[in-house]
Amino acid sequence: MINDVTVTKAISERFFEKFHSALELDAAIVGAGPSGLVAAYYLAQAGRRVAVFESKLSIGGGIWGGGMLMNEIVVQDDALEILRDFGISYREYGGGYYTADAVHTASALAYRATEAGVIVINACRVEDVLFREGRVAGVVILWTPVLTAGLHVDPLSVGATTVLDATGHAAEVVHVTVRKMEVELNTETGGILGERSMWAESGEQAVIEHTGEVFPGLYVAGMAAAAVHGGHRMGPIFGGMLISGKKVAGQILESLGGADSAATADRDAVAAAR
Ligand code: 48F
Repeated sequence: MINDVTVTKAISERFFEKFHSALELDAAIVGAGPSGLVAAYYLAQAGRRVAVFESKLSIGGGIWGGGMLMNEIVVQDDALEILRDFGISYREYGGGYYTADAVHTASALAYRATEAGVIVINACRVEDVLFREGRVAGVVILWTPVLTAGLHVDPLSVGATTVLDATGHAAEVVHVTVRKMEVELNTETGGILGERSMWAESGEQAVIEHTGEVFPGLYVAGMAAAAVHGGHRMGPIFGGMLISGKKVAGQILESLGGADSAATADRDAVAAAR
């Protein structure tokens, strides 16, 4: 016998358990594209408390559609180690290029990240940051449908030692921080340089090079790094996104003082008990 009210209780209780454990974070990741999911995975693997806030219902960002809706992606050889960490199957194309099925890639990133302990709150838009004592100290969130319906509803706040803008081309978190707090960024001009036209070779290098902290507590990875620092776009080649996600996880971990070994041991014990 199925009791409809029990279903409601189960969902709401379990959701709020998850939500409460996403309110005080080591890292708040904004955007569940490839760079955000990869960063979240490596941080969770190191025992850090990390949640990803994604404005869409689906996670995976720009992976699903491959190039112009042809659902394959290209990855260069220097990112293969990350594909292997996630158990993603790929095929050699030749000349240092590899291809992977876009649906398989997006699914594997989501699966491994959540398995590692990443909390994903989807259909939830980050619309502002918490700002304390000269640093970004968290994010301000609101359900996406509330925003699309134009309802006058106040948002809620999440505290985080570090915030990662992995919102892709829009670099939304950096934009709102600059607009509201008039901060100077760690960029060539101190401002947002804006993304430049397609040039994969240059764009891929720039994304990796510019991954990092742009303001105390605020990091950029993936296309957001290119958009903030004036890098070129690169289309459906994803090695740079993956490497950028792993790089920023290392930087954030270093700023947090390394892996949380107690939490890692807890997680391993839970995994062993499964
Ligand atoms: O765009 P996206 O996939 O970001 P990425 O990790 O990867 C870029 C590539 O997909 C592709 C490319 C590769 O060569 O150029 O574009 O840099 O994912 C960004 C995610 O952030 C979400 C958005 O819905 C998408 O899933 N997002 C954007 N703004 C917000 C947000 C916001 N304010 N709050 C929450 N999520």
